[in-house]
Amino acid sequence: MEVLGITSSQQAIDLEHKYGAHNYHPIPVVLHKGKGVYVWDVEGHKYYDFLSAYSAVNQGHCHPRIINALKEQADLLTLTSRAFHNDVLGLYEKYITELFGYDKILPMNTGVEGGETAIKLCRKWAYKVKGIPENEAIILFAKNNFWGRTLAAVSSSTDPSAYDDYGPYLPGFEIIDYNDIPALEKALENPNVAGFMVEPIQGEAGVVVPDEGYIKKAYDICKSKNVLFIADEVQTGISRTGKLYCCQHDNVKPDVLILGKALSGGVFPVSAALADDEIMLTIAPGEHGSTFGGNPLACKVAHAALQVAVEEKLDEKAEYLGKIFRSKLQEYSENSNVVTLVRGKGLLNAIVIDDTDNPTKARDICVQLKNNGLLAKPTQGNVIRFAPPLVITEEELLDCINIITTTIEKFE
Ligand code: IF1
Repeated sequence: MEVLGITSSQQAIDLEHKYGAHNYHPIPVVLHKGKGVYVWDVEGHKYYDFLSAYSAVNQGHCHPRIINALKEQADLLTLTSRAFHNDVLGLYEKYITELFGYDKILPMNTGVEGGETAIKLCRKWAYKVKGIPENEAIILFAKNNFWGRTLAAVSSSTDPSAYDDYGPYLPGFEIIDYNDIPALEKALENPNVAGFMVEPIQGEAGVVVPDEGYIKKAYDICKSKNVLFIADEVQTGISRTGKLYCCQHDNVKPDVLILGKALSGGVFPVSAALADDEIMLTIAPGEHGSTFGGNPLACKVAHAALQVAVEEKLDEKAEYLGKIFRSKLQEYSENSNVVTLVRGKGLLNAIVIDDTDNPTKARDICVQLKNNGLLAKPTQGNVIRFAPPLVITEEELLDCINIITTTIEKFE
């Protein structure tokens, strides 16, 4: 039976409920169109998007330059597999490695594949360069990390909802407290530690910003112990925190840099692991890859998405507008019984809600924000993340701050 178009939000929700896995519990809104900072639902209601698909739409929904790149390449050549060369990959690889300052890129598709690639590079480097005994390499992760949903990712997770009933788990991973230099120093007493993979700001943990200088100290300690510092910038990368990538706030160039999400502007699954030759060339032909990794369509889209971020100075915008956002929300929190904390960097921010009187308060606030024209989603129960596309104007941001504060006032 041909399924006609969707004519109501409820119809779409019902179809998803009946025919789709129940692995999500979305805010009840059904989106039909996106442009810049705005999205529209099936009934035509307009919203500010303050999630940006978890920082994948930094360049704004359907950015014309990125969409045109997609359309042009789609009519030419979409996929060759890596069994053959194509005339797009090398130009993209040159552009992105020069932009980020690395010898080479290993192109993948989803953020978690970028993380898996980084871990495989780290293990190869451990055995072939550092000389750790075979199958003894240890990789450190921070408590409350989130880098995806594969079995390796959940094997490093400290969140039961991420790993419960998915065992047995991948060995060779150890957990240390985030933002804790002595914990890292102690873990690095083990000569078999090959790498430390960490988010410079923990996204899913609730936009947890470490102490000033933590990333630099962690990097320096890793270097002193010949351990790879691996930065997961899938969510914090591509101008989101006010720099091209977040470790730049600490003047740190990670040994392996993982990118995803906004690498394509939210138009196509594109991820990458960047590293210099000593690490990157430990993987020889046939030892890693992916059908779609580095496909011409993805490369054209990512090339355009990076040019947009650079040419529209999205890092400077995020830095400037983020300061306005945090100071206005901080001002509000000083007289609030609901907002207990405001934190973030650039346009990756969050508020912590006092939900002692109502455990669903953060979600209730997000439902009211939706009714008032702004889409956001709670994380960790009582944290609301605010991450609009970086193309938002100051006027639009002030309008959103007004929506947020007037909505929360109703919960005071
Ligand atoms: C979902 C969370 C965010 C990430 C970091 C790697 C990945 C992610 C720092 C993997 C992905 C996504 C996954 C998505 C929702 C979203 C998310 F809520 F799940 F935790 F952003 F915080 N590193 N994060 O944040 O990238 O494989 O997904 O492309 O699973 O619903 P991916």
